Amino acid sequence: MNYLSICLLRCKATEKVTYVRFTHGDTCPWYMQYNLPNMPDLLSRWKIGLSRSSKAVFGRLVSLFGATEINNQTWEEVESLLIQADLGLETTASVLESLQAAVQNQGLIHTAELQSLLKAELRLRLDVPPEMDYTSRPTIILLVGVNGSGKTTTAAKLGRLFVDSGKSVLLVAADTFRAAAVDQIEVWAERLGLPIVAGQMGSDPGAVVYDGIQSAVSKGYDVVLIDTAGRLHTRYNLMEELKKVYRVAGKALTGAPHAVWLVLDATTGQNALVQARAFKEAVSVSGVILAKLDSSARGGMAFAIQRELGLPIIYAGLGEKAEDLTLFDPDAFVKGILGV
Ligand SMILES: Nc1nc2c(ncn2[C@@H]2O[C@H](COP(=O)(O)OP(=O)(O)O)[C@@H](O)[C@H]2O)c(=O)[nH]1
Ligand SMILES: [Mg+2]
Repeated sequence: MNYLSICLLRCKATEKVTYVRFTHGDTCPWYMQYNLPNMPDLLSRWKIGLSRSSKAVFGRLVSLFGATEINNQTWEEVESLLIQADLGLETTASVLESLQAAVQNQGLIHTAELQSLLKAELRLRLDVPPEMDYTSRPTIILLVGVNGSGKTTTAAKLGRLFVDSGKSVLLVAADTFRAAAVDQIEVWAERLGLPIVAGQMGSDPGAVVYDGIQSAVSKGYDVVLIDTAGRLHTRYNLMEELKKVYRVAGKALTGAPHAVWLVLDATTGQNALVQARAFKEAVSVSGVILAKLDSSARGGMAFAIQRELGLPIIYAGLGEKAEDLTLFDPDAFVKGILGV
């Protein structure tokens, strides 16, 4: 039984609980997010969020699986659709190989039989997000990524999730390049009632991070979310500065940052992989947050992220509102992109 199903069973069983605790001592962000959700609500949320992906390519795959017999053309079409869906060449080849082997071993003839096989093969290639260790108090989380990928919005959404699960959160606005960037996160902080440490525009982001962490240590916050300036992964100086921010966090608190989450814009498809490699090398990224899945027809990149980068996808952004961030749920994701 995975993380999600434990939570949902408990929520259904007990009408008005305020939160659900798991044996490992963490609270369940799903419950908080949906306010006593039930399974259909949650699945339809993923389905709606992923409707662009399902309509664009994956849906065409499903409609390909009709009553006809499997032949060479079927395989060509499946291959071309998987590539168009941004699964990446490696993942496409491995899915295709497994499907063909299963068809042969099980003696399948009709394309209709491919749908459930494909669903299972896709699901196999995605992991449930690993449990995050929040034992360090504060737990420092650094959000990195290119400009416009969704870092600031995600910082706010995460703040809301953590607070709802009973943790105290401090936001640190270390994007000091643009005044508008500090304003943006301050607006979120006010809206969500979250405390914030922000630097002046043009000030040293490292210094802001140092102050923020010190303040969180002295005030006893549970989680510090550090929003950083977007940078092109190809710009040497900016990447060096990000490394400095990373090192400064470690100086302010031994062991920090405890997590580095790369926020990727799901609409950028395979280009996001190139970015991810560069960030992974610079600041040992520990996981990915896939933002804007709702605006993307390229949900297939999730598979390439796992296979080619070996990074877990931890959260998914399914909209612009504070509540539109959910733990990555591979089952709901696969059903959502296939539109089934
Ligand atoms: N549809 C959608 N829009 C998002 C999502 N996350 C962020 N955005 C939008 O993407 C734009 C850039 O986000 P921002 O957080 O400022 O990116 P940053 O430059 O990385 O900090 C904003 O207009 C956000 O509202 C998401 O999950 N879905
Ligand atoms: Mg920003």
